Amino acid sequence: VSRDLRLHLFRTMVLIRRLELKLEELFRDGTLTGSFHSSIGQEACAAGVCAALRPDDVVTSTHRGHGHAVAKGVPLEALLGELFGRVSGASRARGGSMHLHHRASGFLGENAIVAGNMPWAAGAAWARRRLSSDSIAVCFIGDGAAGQGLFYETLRLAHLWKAPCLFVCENNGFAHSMTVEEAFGKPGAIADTARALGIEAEFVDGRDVSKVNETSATLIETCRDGHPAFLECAVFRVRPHSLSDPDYRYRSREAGSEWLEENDPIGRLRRELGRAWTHDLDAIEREVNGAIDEAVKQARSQPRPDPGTALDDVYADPELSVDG
Ligand SMILES: Cc1ncc(C[n+]2csc(CCOP(=O)(O)OP(=O)(O)O)c2C)c(N)n1
Repeated sequence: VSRDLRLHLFRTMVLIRRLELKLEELFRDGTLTGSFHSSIGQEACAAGVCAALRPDDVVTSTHRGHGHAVAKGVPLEALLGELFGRVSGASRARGGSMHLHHRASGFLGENAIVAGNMPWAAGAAWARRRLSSDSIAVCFIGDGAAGQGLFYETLRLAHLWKAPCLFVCENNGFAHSMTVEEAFGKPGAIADTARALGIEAEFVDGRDVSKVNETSATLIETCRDGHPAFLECAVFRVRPHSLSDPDYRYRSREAGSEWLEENDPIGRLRRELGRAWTHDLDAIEREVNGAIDEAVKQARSQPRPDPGTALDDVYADPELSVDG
């Protein structure tokens, strides 16, 4: 892994972490309303996979998708504008936290229906194949998606129709309060299921950003050769399911913070790189903090959309091409 790639992986993870921390602050003080699903602890998965993609590849995501959006290159201004409900938002204030879309970055969007983004991604991948493009689609899902009928239908059809789609399952231990062990068994069991459906599948330690990057790069080659592939990443849901989730009812109050203290993917990369990198990594952290503060300021300064435009952009323009 080159020096530039390591710095890029570090920066993406720090950007996701700092963004999620800033959002927590803004929701807690009432500046932002509604709820959000934090991806703290899962940064290595978004960063590692997206760093192996090309700009013309596309990504779909879930209700827990800020990290995927940032890693695919959605500008902070568009993301924060959306959360602040401003005209500068990625979905022009129609989407919010769970419905970010940014076609210019190849971010086809989040979907709050568990597994609902799977046919989106497989369809986008299949369209690419039909148009003889070697770009691919990536579909981020949680472990809960494997409990949905869509999971099996989509994987089977993607296999039969050779859709160049990489499905990335972030196994964070829980589907809300249901533990993965109870629903599916040991980590790796979901990758086994995909394999049983005929799909090349790997299972990796989602705390190790270099490993995630390396493994996804190999699977992406499989996709570019015209097949679907599947990656299960073992991560952990550090925060409650959402801001309003009483998680102490089904796990200890300290479960998340204890895990983070011992397993933090950002801390792991820092330790792995060693003291010689400290200066560069500290500079990245400062730059990222500045970029987030600047984007928050910019979002606050933007106007809210005119209520009269509420129905604009509700229906897709049939003239859109797969890349447009
Ligand atoms: C089809 C459907 N069923 C139920 C829900 C309610 N729901 C929202 S998130 C969630 C848990 C999802 O767990 P997982 O897929 O593992 O993702 P995670 O939240 O752990 O990232 C549930 C049950 C939903 N949004 N969609």
